[in-house]
Amino acid sequence: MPEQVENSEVKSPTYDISKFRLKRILHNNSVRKSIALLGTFPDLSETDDAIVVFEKNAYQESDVSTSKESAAKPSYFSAELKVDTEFINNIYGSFQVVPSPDLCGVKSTVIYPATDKHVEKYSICQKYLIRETPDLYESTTLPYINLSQFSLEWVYNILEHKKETERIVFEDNDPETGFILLPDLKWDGRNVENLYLLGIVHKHNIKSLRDLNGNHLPLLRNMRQSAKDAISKRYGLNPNQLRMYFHYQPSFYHLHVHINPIRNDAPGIWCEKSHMLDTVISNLELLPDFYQRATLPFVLYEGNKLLDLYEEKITVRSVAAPRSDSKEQEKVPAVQSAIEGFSDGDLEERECKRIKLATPEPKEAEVPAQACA
Ligand code: M7G
Repeated sequence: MPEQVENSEVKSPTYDISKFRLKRILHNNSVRKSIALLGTFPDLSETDDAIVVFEKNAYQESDVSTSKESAAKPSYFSAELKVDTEFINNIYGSFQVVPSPDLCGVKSTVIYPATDKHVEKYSICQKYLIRETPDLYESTTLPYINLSQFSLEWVYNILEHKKETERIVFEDNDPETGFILLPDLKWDGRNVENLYLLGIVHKHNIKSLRDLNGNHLPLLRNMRQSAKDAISKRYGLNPNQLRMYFHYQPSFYHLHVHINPIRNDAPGIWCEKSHMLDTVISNLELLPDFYQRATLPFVLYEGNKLLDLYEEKITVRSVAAPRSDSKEQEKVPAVQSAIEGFSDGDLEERECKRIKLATPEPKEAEVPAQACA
């Protein structure tokens, strides 16, 4: 457990969420029941952008309890339930119900002031898969990361016990193998069903998976074991029901592991973004410089400047016509992939399918040899 430190948590924000003025909707995800909004807090500034993300909370089993023992807790099935009948047809009934205000909480995240990079991150747009060779990492991704990345201030605040101190679930303060385990910003903190924790390493200068080598195995093994033990102790979760993984590319370039229960489809668990901690450890056990030698795929969003830098080196947006020996086929011009706007989160899955279909193997001549490996 963390040592007692002075609590410097700021409980009241400088802004009043109710005074938010909407400029535009960045993303409306009907599957996740979340919406990301761009706007301002005019009371504070007409020009500084703010992002507000609302996400409806998952149900807790106690929310639907009808037992007398849990009568003290709010439940849907109480006199406070307002029921609006839509229709009743034979044995089927359809209603809109409004439960007690205690059950209507909405998890809200505010980023203020938000940068263009935050706006880009929360906007829904076309995505592309990049196969990043070690050469492409050195020549294109790394210089971009060094110049343009989100501030790590919030990470250092946690590691230095300046913020979120009360939220720390476990800490090992060894400078080489230690880490802090605490709830991710995305977790509503109410429901273990959708538990989402982060393990942030104390060691600096491990930007991402790419920097990991065999020397980091003690750190990774310690995170795996100690986080599982701490979660089992605090939340009663079976360690074999936990998903522990890294994102590549991450948004924040200070190594951290994401942890959530495998039965919950947490945001960002897609195969094109996640690398299981177990697999990473195994790869490094087999080959200590695996991540310096591997081609690592990752996703880039339309609007990200790194995408333009990649476009200068390899073909990303425009896709070549299918290869064929026939002369007739060779004349077919490259087709421009459609860039469409999306307003509905349902489309995320469809969009992934479209990317798979719209991104055939690039011609060998168009990419460095290793890029197609
Ligand atoms: P990532 O893989 O770098 O980026 O993960 P992405 O998953 O957002 O693409 C960073 C993780 O840190 C995310 O899961 C965020 O929700 C979480 N996070 C971000 N911020 C700014 C904070 C914060 O201030 N506190 C906590 N506890 N988590 C944060």
